Amino acid sequence: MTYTPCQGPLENATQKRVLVINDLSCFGKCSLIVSLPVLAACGVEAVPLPTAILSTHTGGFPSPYISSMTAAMQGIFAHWRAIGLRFDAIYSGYLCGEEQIALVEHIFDEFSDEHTLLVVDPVMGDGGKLYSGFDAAYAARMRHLCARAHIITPNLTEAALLTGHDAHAVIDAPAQYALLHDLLALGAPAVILTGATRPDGTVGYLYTDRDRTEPLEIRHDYIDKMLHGCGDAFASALCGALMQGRATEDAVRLASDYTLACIRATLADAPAHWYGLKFEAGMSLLVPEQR
Ligand code: PXL
Repeated sequence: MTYTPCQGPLENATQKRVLVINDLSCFGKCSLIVSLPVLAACGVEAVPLPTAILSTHTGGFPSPYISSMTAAMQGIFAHWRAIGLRFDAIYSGYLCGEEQIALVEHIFDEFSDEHTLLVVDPVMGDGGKLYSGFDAAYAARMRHLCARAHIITPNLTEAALLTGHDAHAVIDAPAQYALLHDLLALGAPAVILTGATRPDGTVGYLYTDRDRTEPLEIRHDYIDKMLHGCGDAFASALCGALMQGRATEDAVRLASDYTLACIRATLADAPAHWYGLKFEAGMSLLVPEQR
């Protein structure tokens, strides 16, 4: 049998295809390790573009091994361009430096048209602090990428870094609504703020877009524990739910239900499972109904 490269068109007639630009933290339950199975559970074809390979995520383990994949990303991008690959959505998460932000912008230019959903999770910090390896210049550059997206999903810390708010001062509803307003002003037409804690002991998701008069709020009891992977689980489920054809509000509800189910399962296994989210636990919620 002779091998024929690229034997036919690259469309997938029965599934949506999502490009996930994120790191591969081999141990620690975050980023691509979460996104790929979550999107598969949603019935979506997920195509990874690894931004870095790490032994673990950077939150909680001493001196993780990290290898940036910028050169590999450029080579993969060039090959995909040559074979004419197309995506229904592009979702970006943890990037390694400003050069990679520029590369993601090129990828948006090359692989998207008016039908392609662009989701940017501006991963760079939590708990009021930048993750190691990120700085204020990166945060400033990330604003430009956010302006290109249709939906952005920052947590409170990232939202504050993007807008110049003080993360420790955005504690009540008026301050968080003002933050949402400033996030929308960055340019993406829809914004989902995650990890919005309140003095009443709750934490929530706040979703707004240019057409809403009031944000959608989904709140639950605050969990006093840093769980890595929650943002990745939420953003991945959101992309999957949108690719299932759900309206954004419905997708936000499903993604938050899913993430919360995983958080509860993780806490049920505390303190043993401290290093990341049990993202497998809520997955049945995402699977389209079987006929
Ligand atoms: O889940 C966010 C995240 C993603 N990727 C890496 C991280 C973190 C959070 O610490 O370190 C490598």
